[in-house]
Amino acid sequence: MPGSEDDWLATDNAQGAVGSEESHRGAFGDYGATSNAFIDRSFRERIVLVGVSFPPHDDELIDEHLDELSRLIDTAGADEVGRVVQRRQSPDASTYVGSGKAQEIRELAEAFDCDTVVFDDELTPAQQYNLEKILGRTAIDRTAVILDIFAQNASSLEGKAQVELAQLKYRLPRLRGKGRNLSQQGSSGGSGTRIGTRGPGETQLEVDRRRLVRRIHKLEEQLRGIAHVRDTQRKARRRGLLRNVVIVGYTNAGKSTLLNRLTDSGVLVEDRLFATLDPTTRRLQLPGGEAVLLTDTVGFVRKLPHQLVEAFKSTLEVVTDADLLVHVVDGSAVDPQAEIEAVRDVLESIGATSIPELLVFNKADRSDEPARLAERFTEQSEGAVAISAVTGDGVEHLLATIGARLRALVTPVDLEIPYERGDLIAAVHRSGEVLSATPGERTLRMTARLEESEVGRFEEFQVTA
Ligand SMILES: Nc1nc2c(ncn2[C@@H]2O[C@H](COP(=O)(O)OP(=O)(O)OP(=O)(O)O)[C@@H](O)[C@H]2O)c(=O)[nH]1
Ligand SMILES: [Mg+2]
Repeated sequence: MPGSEDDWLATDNAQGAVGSEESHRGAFGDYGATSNAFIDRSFRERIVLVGVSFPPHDDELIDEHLDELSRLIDTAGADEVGRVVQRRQSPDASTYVGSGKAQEIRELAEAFDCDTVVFDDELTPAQQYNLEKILGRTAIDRTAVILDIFAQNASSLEGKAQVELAQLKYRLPRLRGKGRNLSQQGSSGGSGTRIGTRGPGETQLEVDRRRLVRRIHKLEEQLRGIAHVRDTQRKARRRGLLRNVVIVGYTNAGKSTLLNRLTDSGVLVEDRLFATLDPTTRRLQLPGGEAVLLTDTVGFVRKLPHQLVEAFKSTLEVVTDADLLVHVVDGSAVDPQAEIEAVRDVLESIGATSIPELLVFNKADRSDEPARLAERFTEQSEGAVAISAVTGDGVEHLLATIGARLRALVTPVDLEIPYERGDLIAAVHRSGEVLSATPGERTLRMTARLEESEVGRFEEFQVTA
């Protein structure tokens, strides 16, 4: 593995957090301290949320999104003290909400003594810069909040590197967004510049950018190294011929709880968002006797930052490599359908849409809704299951369904095996699933599902149906 641990943990704190104005307590932007985080956790920041509704206006939806943003902020270690919703035809190019509204938000922020204003959609670097000027405090977006939570929760070297990479990619264009401001500061020589790093005539902005780009390249290289190790391990597993069943789903749906319930893994389960960042794989024995590999993965969310999806590419390869996706849905959530769609959007963006998916509506102990949803989806598609990962209700049925779905993935072959090859007939029974067996004069005609790796063994007896 490339790099020492120290190497991994060393972060250039000067990135992005370049301002030294101490007029407010927020952690990011011109008003920020020198931390790498977007939200300061040395105290609980007071935050005003801003949502903008575009046509067709759906107030309930905006509220739902802001409720979720509020949970994200709470998970990141801050408190919502107020929220603003605005209707617009389209975003304002320079301030997102329009400068009049921004002025109102400033007054509200002052009334609430708020540290930071968080916007529910991604702001362009220019919008962010302009808003901070008008608001007189840190302005960040949902993406920054999610990046912050990931940064807090990352524990493995790979997870930390992936999150840092995503953060830097988010910061890079934002450095440029504040360019003029920065180059003026350049000659003052402050904010974290290492002695001797600035060439003649180079502005502070150029130095910062160069360091950031260098760090991005280094992280990418380190991640490639880890991905290579992971790839080798995966190939070894493939040789073990075990099928890969991968648990995916919205954050907090109960994915880790399910893995623990099925395999006694002791994976961290928490009522907070993005508790899991690193995949955990365990062997699972299905009731039919076959063993599979079951993997728990990072949760998805609406508007998951593309920087994160890119940075987690190698972690997410476990998803694109799956034989079956077990898509866990919190059936007791306000809008499970929207969460399913958000997950499917991410699956699409990583190229995993062709992998068979089994919908599992979880938290059936909380309400009847998961059972109702499972029924409704079963009518529409290939079947869905309702479970409670906490009580274990429905889990047996889930396992049987996983087994059946995996078997259905293998196309049956037709074989004619002479009776004197009783050893082979027994082998078909042992290593596959016999769908039918019809005695002929000298041969036994069988239709069976065989593991791909086994098909070759019986090739000379294969017939076309
Ligand atoms: N009532 C109830 N709560 C559940 C059930 N399954 C999970 N939970 C709770 O839901 C919360 C999230 O569970 P996790 O297993 O951590 O969810 P996750 O999908 O792994 O979440 P992330 O890793 O954060 O994406 C925890 O508080 C669990 O106790 C269930 O069947 N019933
Ligand atoms: Mg989890």
